[in-house]
Amino acid sequence: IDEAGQARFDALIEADGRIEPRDWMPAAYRKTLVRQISQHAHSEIIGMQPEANWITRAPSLKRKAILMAKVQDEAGHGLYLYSAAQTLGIGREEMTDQLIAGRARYSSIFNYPTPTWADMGAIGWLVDGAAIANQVPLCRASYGPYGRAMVRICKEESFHQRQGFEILLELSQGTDAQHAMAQDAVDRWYWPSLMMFGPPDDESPNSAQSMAWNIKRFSNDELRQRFVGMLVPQAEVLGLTLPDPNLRWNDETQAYDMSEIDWTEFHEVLAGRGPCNAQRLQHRRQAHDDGAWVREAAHAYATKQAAATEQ
Ligand code: FAQ
Repeated sequence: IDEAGQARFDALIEADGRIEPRDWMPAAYRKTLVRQISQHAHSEIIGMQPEANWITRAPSLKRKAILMAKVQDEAGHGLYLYSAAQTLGIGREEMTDQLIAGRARYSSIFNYPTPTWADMGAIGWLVDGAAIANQVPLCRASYGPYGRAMVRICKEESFHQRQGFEILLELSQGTDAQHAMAQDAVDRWYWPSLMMFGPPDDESPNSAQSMAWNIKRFSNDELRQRFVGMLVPQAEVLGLTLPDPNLRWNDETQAYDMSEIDWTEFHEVLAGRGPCNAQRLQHRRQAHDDGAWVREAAHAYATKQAAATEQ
């Protein structure tokens, strides 16, 4: 153990400072960051699929252009995050191999299907909304490259959340059938979006250490509560109902009372048995295989360039 390095690291964390790639850091800190950042990157990449499902069927040219831009943003987020993880010493290929072999985690939320156009609204409003609630505090994460990547990502997520809200608002104020489609999408995405924040605090093995290292700033349950508090007034504006009959403000606890989350469903999805897990991985593998020629060409070009500069 590098005692001087450890002392400097401890002092930086204590002063709420930033750890940079060349600084000494404890192996467990590095490992936790690789775990969280790589699963976050994989989420962005797998997260392109549910919405990509509607690009060819968007109801207007304008909606199609917006949706394409949003899905491309998610690819960009994945790339910043893979780059941030690479500064910790793990290679892009290794992370990709872990993902396509089914050995890596990515967010549970992307294992649900998108059967209707209203799902594009519900994903933007609820999924991007949850992502913002979770990620704004990560802008202050102690690891520099991760925190800095989060700043730009959060700005883009805010636009995504607004566009989702606007899709739902238009549907909600449309015909009865459109209103019903918006409500159905909210009914299906509400609970899975609450699960995005992770297991309850007393079953979250990583939280305490991640908070001590200033990676996480709030616990899973704190962020979940904050998110529900954001949703309630917005649902009123939308004219849509959040599907929890027990949801109400509790003056005594100064928090929302809510029904118990179905943690069995969460664990099933994490174990690979969600509605779309197999399909998502299969699609990712296929895309990876189809892109092999691009990697080969890039490699051949890089080899040629290297040979040329050596001469
Ligand atoms: N899904 O001890 P904790 C987006 C795992 S947003 C799957 O509480 P931690 C934007 C967890 O990894 C989505 N696994 O863990 C977008 C751990 O397992 P491990 C991505 C989950 O790390 C929008 C175990 O359970 N956002 O992509 C989930 O302290 C629209 C125990 O949990 C992020 O990744 C889950 N929901 O807290 C894109 C944010 N929850 O690793 C496209 C960054 C927990 O020990 C379209 N990540 N697990 O094997 C985080 O903030 C944290 O990692 C948490 C989990 C809060 C997710």
